[in-house]
Amino acid sequence: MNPTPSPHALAEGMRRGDRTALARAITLVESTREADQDAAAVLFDHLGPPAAPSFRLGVTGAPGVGKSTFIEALGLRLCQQGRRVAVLAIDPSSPANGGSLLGDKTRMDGLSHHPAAYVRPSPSADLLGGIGAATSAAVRLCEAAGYDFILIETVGIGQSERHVADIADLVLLLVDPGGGDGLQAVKRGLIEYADIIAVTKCDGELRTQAEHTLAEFTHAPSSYVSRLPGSRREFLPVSVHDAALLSALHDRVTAFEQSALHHLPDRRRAQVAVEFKLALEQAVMKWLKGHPVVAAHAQAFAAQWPQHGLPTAMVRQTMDRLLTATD
Ligand SMILES: Nc1nc2c(ncn2[C@@H]2O[C@H](COP(=O)(O)OP(=O)(O)OP(=O)(O)O)[C@@H](O)[C@H]2O)c(=O)[nH]1
Ligand SMILES: [Mg+2]
Repeated sequence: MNPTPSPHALAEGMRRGDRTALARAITLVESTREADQDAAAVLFDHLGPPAAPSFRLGVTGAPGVGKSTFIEALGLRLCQQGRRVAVLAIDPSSPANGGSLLGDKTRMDGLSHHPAAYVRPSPSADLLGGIGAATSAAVRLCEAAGYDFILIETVGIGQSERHVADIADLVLLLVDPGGGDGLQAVKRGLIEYADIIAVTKCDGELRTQAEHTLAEFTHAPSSYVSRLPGSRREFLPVSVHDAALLSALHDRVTAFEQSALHHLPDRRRAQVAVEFKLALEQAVMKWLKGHPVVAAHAQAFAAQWPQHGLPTAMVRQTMDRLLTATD
């Protein structure tokens, strides 16, 4: 690949609607190299505040529940309405092979080729759960490039729901018609982070099952309250093969977007505060993992075998050493 253009050239390219410039800018913010991070910081200076605000929808759910297929369907509808749609599909990197679990299965062919859309499968680097500071920065880059509706697809594992709720304006949790993963989600408290919960694949042979699962949710004893003031968490059926169901869900998203408009500045400030904390966590973890004192103490703890207590005392010593180290 050609060397990355200067931050100034990237900013110019992004303003012109050049997707390659946007892709390269996102690669810069995802890079952990210091030189790239510096270039990304200069890029943001060149970009300045966004010309128009974007709405950010997080779509989460278990693998295979239908997130990408739904995003493709909703994204195309949004494009038809004149929106410019960006999709960041966070692909949990497999630690075993350094590659991705999902590979090219993004299932967004129509949207990827649409002139008003941009689809970006992003590796989630080494953060379990997938959403990191880079995701939040990538969202801001898409906004700066003129995309006014940004979808973030993330697999519902680990901490991703919590983080996607931190960086999105609205979180849609998709649940399998079989209901198993939905009930798991309730148990694990994941549902707390969702504003709308939709049971997918409500069509054909799966329709009855999907309706049954939806009823279970709707009649669940606790009253789920959405984080948007004055609105309740909603439960809906959806199918990409059913225009009426798709329309109904699309309408709910639009209604949420309208009602969220006047909270947007506060939310944006909270979102960049989260981005800062995530970046700090990543930097601190990187520093700790590479620190010789940490490695030495971990080895010393392991060497106590077979007489192991809790690592707490050793960790305290490690912290003391790190905090008093003068070099
Ligand atoms: N019948 C039916 N099948 C669907 C629907 N939506 C998705 N599917 C199918 O479900 C399977 C998984 O869809 P994906 O969109 O790739 O699911 P995903 O949640 O993005 O999966 P990962 O990205 O792997 O986590 C595919 O075979 C889709 O064709 C739907 O509304 N109805
Ligand atoms: Mg997918």
